[in-house]
Formats: sequence, C-alpha cells, structure tokens
Amino acid sequence: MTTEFNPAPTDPEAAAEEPTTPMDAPSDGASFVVVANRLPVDRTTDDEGEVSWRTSPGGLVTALEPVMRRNGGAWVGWHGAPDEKVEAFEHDGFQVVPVPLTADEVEEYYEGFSNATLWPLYHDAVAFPEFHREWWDAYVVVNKRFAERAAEVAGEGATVWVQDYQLQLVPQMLRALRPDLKIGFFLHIPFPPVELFLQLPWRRQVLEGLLGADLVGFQTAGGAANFLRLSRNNAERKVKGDAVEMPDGRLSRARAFPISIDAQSFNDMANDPEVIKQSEALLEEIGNPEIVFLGVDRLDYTKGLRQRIRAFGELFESGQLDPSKTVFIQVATPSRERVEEYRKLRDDIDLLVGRINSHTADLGRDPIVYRHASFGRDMMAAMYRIADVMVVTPLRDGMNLVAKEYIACHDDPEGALVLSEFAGAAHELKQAYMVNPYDINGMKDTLLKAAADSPANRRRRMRALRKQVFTHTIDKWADDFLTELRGTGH
Ligand code: ADQ
Repeated sequence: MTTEFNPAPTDPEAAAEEPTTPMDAPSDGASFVVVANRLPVDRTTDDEGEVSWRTSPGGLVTALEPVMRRNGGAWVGWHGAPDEKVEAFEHDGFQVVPVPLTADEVEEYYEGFSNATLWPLYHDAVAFPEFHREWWDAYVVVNKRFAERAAEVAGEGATVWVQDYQLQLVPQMLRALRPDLKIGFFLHIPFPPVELFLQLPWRRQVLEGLLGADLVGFQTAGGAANFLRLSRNNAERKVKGDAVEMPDGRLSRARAFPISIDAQSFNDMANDPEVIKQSEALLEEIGNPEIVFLGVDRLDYTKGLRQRIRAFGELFESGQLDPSKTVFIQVATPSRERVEEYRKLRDDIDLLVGRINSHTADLGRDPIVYRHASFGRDMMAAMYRIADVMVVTPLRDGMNLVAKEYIACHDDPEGALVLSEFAGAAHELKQAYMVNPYDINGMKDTLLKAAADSPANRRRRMRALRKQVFTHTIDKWADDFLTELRGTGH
C-alpha cells in the first residue's frame, strides 16, 4: 500500500479553501485567545430566574486562566445550547466569546464528524469510523465560523491557541484571515498512524488545516512522528527535524507536550478532612472489603471497559479474587448518549455487570459496584483515596488524566496503578503495572500481581510515579507549549 498522496490542484470537496479576504485586527483585541469546541463556563439560573455563568471545573481552564487574565485574554467556544445566540461578555477577568451552533450542526459537526468519524478513526478504529459527506460539509462550515470569530477578537500579533480534533481546520482558515497571528494547535487525542489517517476522504484538507499552525502539539512523541511522516509523504512538504517547511518558507513545527493535572490541588483535596470522612463512609457503604479496585472513565468504547469487566468477572468466578473480601468499583460518566455506538456500549456494560454480579455475589453485596453517573471532585478524591488498585486500561487514549489524578491523591504510597500500554500516560508513568488490555489473561495476572505485590515494591513504584506527576504539572504543560510557540518564526 502506498502512503503517498499529492495535494490535488482542484478538488470538488475542497470547501475549506474558498478564497478568503484578510481582516484587520480590532484596535481593542485580545493578545491571547483560546479557541475550543466548548467554552469554559456553564450557565446557571437561580430561583428568581436570574442567569449567571460559572467557570466549569477542569484542568485546562485552571491552567489557562492566569495567562488569560495577565494578557487580556478571550476564549472562543460553543456555550452548549443549540439554536441560540449569546453575546460576548466579561467573566472572571477574561472575555467569553460564544459561537452559535444550530441543532443540525450539533448533529453533523459534533456528534457526526467529530465523534463518529474522527474520534474512532484517531483511536485505532476500535469502532468503525463513519464517513458522510454532509457531516464533512458541516465540519467545514463550523470550523470557518470559529476561525472568523477568533479573527474578530484577536489583537494585532496576538497568540491564538486552538484546541483539539473538532477544530483542525481552524489554524489554516485563521492564518488566511489574519496572517499576523501566532497560531498554536494542541490535539488532546492520539494522532493515528499514517495508514489509518489515509482512510479519511478529506485527509488532505485536515492535514493542510493543521499545518496552518506555527506549532502543532501532540500528547506523545509517537503522535508527532505520525504527523511528520504524513507531511513528508505529501510530495510538497519538506520535513527537517520536527519542522515542516511550507511552500512560502514558513515552518510548522510538531512536538509532544504531554498534558497533565494540577497535582497539588488533587493532593490537597484528598487530604481535606471532609473528603477523608467521605472516603470512610464510602468504605463502610461497600462493606469494608480488604481490597478495593477502582475504574473511573467516561463511558466510551476507547476506555476498554468491556475487556476490563470481563477480566474481573473471570477472576471473581474462578475464585482468584474472593468476592467476600474484594470489591471492584467502576464509575462511568454518561457521555455522547445520542451517538449510537455509545448507547450500545451502555447497554452492554449494564448486561455484563448484571450477569457477573448475579453469578458471583453472596447475599450481602455485589463484587462489582457500578455507577453510571458523574461525581463532584471531592467524591472523586474520596474514591481515589480508598482504591488499593486503580485500573486504567483503555484500548487507546491520548493521555488519560485519571491515572495522574489517582497518583496525586495517593500519598499513602501503597496504592498501585494498573495502566494500559496504549494510554499516552504510559510513556511517562513507567513504574505502573503495565497491561495490554486486549490480553485478558495477561490483564488478570497483572491485576492479581498489583493487589498482592509486597508493600515495599508498591511504595517504590508509587514514589517514582508521584515524583513524575508533581514535577510535570498542567502549568508546566501550558508554559512549555506557549514558550515554544513564542519562539517559532512566521
Ligand atoms: P477524556 O477522554 O475525557 O479526555 P481523561 O483524560 O481520563 O479522558 O479525563 C477524564 C476526566 O473526567 C478526568 O478529569 C476525570 O476525573 C473526569 N471523570 C471521569 N469519570 C468521572 C465521573 N464519573 N465523575 C466525574 N468526573 C469524572 C481527553 C482525551 C484524554 C486526555 C484528555 C486531556 O481522551 O486522553 O487525557 O482529553 O487532554
């Protein structure tokens, strides 16, 4: 199979390349702009019907807020309600710039092209990616709207940081509108091997879209290498080291910037007296088992839940794990429930857990405690605290922050992390107990080993993991990316 493709001079599908008229910078524009599918604020309405906005909890916004405040920042993103226009407003020291989406666009650009085409394709095609031309058309239209909105709010020479797979065309579109800007892009999910990426009918436009950035950031060196290889195989692109040379001489650089968490705040949360109380109550509620295994995921087919639950089912059924002494807690945040593949997954997991529990439970309690729900950060910290073994076994994952959150919450150094080789985090968290999530027997052995390993071994591993997580925080991630971006030339 050839992995080469040439940019076609004319392409009937190249809606991304309609001629664009450059725009002038606004005189009062922001000097730092984040562009992401979602805004970092949630709307709340009080009893009197008064509407206000609250910063949504999350690592990215916490890390970028100080930079935004310092630099007169703006965040461009969708506010979460279809068919509604919301005016830009000031919030917590930065400008919030809502981008409207129609209900059809949510279906085609977001649920369709982003989450049923790109998401499975970029995750090793563990579910079948669907290719629909009308979804692509919506993706182009929406990316253009985001680019135009960013071009309207960015000041002369501003830095614009575009986030993630929903907006891969924005860098090129924005550059065409505003050649004066410094443009960065970060992909939170894996960038796939060339052979997979080439399935995409709009592969050329997506690649050109990304190359509009001065710096393209990936979670792992492997992702950056896939991207550079793809660019090299495209006849018009010379690649020197980590830089792709564009026809006009501009360089677009590609490098790994592994994302992380605010480790100290998770650590503090886990040691909060209220959280400690919560964790004790939780242990009591599940019957004070000797060993607690824990899984925490968005309910997504990339997270390896089917395989993980099967492994636990076999361990309980064979008696290798004693259901009277062991509990496996699995919590799964509801996610993308309007996408067919996710509905199917939800039903499968319900069935699987029900079957295992009905076979192996004694009358007192279920060996698998499964909750399909979202929890507050305090409850998450309480769960991390009581987990003797954290089980993070995605089939493919850009990074996986849950693994890092567990480590930050576990200053009792006897906790153990079982981690998939196919999570980006595996490149940094080398002292975890590694598994191939497709190998159910191997996974079962490693789960048993992690639970039974000597305290000295568990402590040694956990100390090394904590050192990594506390020295590579989300602040460092944002600093590293923005410093590197500032150093790139036009
Ligand atoms: P996600 O696929 O969402 O992120 P992950 O990195 O694990 O995956 O982040 C999940 C977040 O949701 C964590 O902060 C976790 O605490 C929270 N969470 C999970 N289950 C929850 C529950 N039941 N209740 C409350 N909170 C819950 C994407 C990529 C990842 C990449 C991140 C960041 O797929 O690979 O690490 O972006 O770049």
